[in-house]
Amino acid sequence: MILLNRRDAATLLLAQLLAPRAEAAAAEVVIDNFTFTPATLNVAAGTTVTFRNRDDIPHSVVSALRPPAFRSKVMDTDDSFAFVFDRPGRWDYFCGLHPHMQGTIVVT
Ligand SMILES: [Cu+2]
Repeated sequence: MILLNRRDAATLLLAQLLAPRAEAAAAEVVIDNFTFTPATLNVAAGTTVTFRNRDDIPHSVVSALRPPAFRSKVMDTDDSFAFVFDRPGRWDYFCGLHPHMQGTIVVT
């Protein structure tokens, strides 16, 4: 039998309250046919966004900020890149191989 003192119990309760919100914050951008879908994705701060290449040619994801806030490696088919958007704002990005491919993550 495990006995918890009052502080351990309070910590456990806090962890239970905080954990579900952290786990729920995930979203995906699919890359196919030279297009990011959705082109604009709205998420809450703290969301992990996964960019997944479903195209049959390589692509990448590069933040439009200088210096870039995030930058993936070149992703082959079915490769993915994940980034946690923890700051509110508008995060424009493009494909490093095909700069006309553009998308935006709006974090609130
Ligand atoms: Cu590309």
